[in-house]
Amino acid sequence: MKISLVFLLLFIFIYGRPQSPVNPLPSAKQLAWQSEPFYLFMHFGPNTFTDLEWGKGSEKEELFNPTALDCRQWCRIAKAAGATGIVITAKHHDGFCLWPSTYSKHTVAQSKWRNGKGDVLKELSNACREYGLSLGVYLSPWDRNHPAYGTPVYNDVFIKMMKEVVAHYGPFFEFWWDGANGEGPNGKKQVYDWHRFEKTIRDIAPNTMVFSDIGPDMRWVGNENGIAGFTNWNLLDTAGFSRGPGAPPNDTLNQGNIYGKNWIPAECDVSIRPGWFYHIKEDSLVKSPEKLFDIYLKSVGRGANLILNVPPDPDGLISSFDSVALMRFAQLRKESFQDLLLDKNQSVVYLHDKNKKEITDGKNEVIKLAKNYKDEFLEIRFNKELAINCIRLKEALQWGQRVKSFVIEIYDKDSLLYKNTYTTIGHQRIISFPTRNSNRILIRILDAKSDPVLDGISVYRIPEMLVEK
Ligand code: FUL
Repeated sequence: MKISLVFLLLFIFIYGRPQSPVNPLPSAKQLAWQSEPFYLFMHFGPNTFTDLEWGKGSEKEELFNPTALDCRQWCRIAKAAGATGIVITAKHHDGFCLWPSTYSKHTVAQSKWRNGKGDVLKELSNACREYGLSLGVYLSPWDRNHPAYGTPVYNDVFIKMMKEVVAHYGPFFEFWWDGANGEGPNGKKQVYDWHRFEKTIRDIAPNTMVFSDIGPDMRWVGNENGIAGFTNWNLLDTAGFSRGPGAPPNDTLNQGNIYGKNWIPAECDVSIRPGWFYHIKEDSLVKSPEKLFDIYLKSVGRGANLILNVPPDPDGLISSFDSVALMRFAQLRKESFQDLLLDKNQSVVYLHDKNKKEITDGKNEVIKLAKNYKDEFLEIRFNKELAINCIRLKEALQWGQRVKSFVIEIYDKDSLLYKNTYTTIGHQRIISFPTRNSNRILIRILDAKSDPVLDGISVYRIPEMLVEK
């Protein structure tokens, strides 16, 4: 026997059968980004002071004057909310730059704020570092102020701005390109040089995840309500599509393409308020903690990332209406996601192979099913009946997204109390159902692209009012 064969057999004996990947696969950068699926968005700029959502670009710079601005307060709140980063509108469609850009005359440097010496990006990048948060920027290509907008020169300006923010405030975990493309001050629309934009960002920030409607690294989810498709593939076909009006239909962005050629996972963007920017009249309309939890189930719980917008107010602070809702939302997640399987005296997970033999105790570990997975099933047994209403499954995405559908059956002894069929799993799938007293759960993969590889199972009892409707 050849020595390499001996090693292979030894490897299989120790680590189990190696799984063959199902393409396309995520990059290491995408896997890392998907493993921290909740962070904040902050829309901040002249609109915060004018009560607009889309500034005209003609606003006077002196309007921008957040006298009590404190990025450490933003970070404290983000951290306490369980978010892992903040993405800020460094430049929104009105063109105002939250940093003193060399390439614009419509920036914090021309404002009254701190006598033109303030720099929001600098302050935020320092605060993020202090609090262990990742920083991302939104840089709108649409610019309603820049005199060069609508001419080829503006593409150079945009590239210079990208380089400037990366050099001074990077590295960024995420870079946001909005798809909006309207008229500039001279009434002309810009023809964006996406090819150069993409090449530039790849050269200067290869580890940054780049967002746009169609990627390259993650995609828009097709709505601004924070809701991913019930079926959600991390795959997307982009050939023949472009950003903005030329993007794939919203329901394609929402669900992905089952056999898509590229790994481009979805990011769900939603605001804690009706608008993206702060408006005092919306203080009473901040989403409730329960609503935020529901959004979490429909985004993160469907395998997508959630970017939740929490806009600072004209003082430069996050208002207590928003922070109170965020704290309670964090508490609801903490209370809810207490894994009942972690108590080894209470439960055991079995993988029944084709002989229906109990072969493994598989809690929170990689569970490889066989090619003939249809003959296998997972069983969770509780020593005594437990009230349960929520299950989380994860797929080990480094082998590709495989599962097309699965069924969950909840039993008490031999009586079937609940049964439902679901589609994709992806990074994670959180399902919830009316509470049942159960001593046994069966999970069967009904259809998959190849032998499924799960990355842990959790079972929870969440407050009844939080069960997904
Ligand atoms: C949209 C923008 O037009 C909104 O103002 C907001 O920034 C949202 C996140 O993206 O395309």
